[in-house]
Amino acid sequence: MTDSNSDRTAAQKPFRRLLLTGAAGNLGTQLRGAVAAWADVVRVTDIAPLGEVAEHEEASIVDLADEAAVHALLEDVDAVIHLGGISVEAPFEDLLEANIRGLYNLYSAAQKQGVKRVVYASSNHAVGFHPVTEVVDIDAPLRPDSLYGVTKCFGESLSRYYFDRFGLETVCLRIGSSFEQPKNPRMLVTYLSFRDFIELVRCSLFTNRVGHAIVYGVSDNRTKWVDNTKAAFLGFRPQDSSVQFEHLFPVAAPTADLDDPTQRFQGGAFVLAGPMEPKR
Ligand code: NAI
Ligand code: 15L
Repeated sequence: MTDSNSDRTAAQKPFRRLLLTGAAGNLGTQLRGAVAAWADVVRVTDIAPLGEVAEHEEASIVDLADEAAVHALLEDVDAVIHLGGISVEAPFEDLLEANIRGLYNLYSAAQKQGVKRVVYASSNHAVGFHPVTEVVDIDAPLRPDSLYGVTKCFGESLSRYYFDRFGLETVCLRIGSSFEQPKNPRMLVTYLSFRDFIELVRCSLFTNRVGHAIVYGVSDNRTKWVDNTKAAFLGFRPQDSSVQFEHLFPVAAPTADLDDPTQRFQGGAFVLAGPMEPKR
């Protein structure tokens, strides 16, 4: 629990009000149920329709690029789980609005409103140009594999600045592939189950004094390209593994074709995806 909430009584939920961005998306939908136990009020937001709104939820349709709307969104918020934004490679102009301007709006408003902590959905694509023959830890050099990955590096740097300058804490989650199940052989390595994702967010929200932290979001898969040893203080212990899905990709050769960039680098197909032309 963050310091600002440590005076809440045992009968109360740990947070008064949490903000969940990207609440209509793949991971936001998964988190909405779990977050209910963590806060009296969960402010859910997205640019897309949010579906049925529960009693403990406040729903708000907001474009993250809209500065005034984002500042209003952050009012009376204790902590933020930031999943909103473009989640794949896209034309630069689109990424600029959602992932760069949107993120700046969020941090600027969070700082102004005295928010104590943000859990930020970064991505494995911040380091996707590391080869699959390497195991990267949280101090590995940034090697974005796409403009999308570059926006995640921006998010990691912006959050670092807001911690060093203002003490606003962030845990950057370098999420692997969090879906119902892996969609290709690469995702057997990068798979993060929904249950492990929720636990990772819980650890990131409730561990005391995280400062500015980075952690990889992967389940306990048989093969790993990432090493969370230096993030052990977060207490994240994945319960699941992609082993149960290995039968889906029986031809997944143990040796990658290193002449194929999509197999040679950890980011897979993202390494060839961009830059993309704007849609006319
Ligand atoms: P998603 O694409 O399903 O959800 C993102 C949500 O953000 C969508 O509901 C979308 O409407 C919303 N959004 C997009 N632009 C917006 C804007 N300008 N203003 C407000 N909302 C906007 O993605 P998913 O899978 O739920 O991922 C959540 C976050 O985690 C994303 O930031 C993604 O980059 C990150 N991530 C996800 C991974 C995964 O495997 N699911 C892997 C690595 C990172
Ligand atoms: C991501 O960052 C994306 O948001 C998600 O859609 C997947 O493509 C994932 O990475 C991945 O690397 O599999």
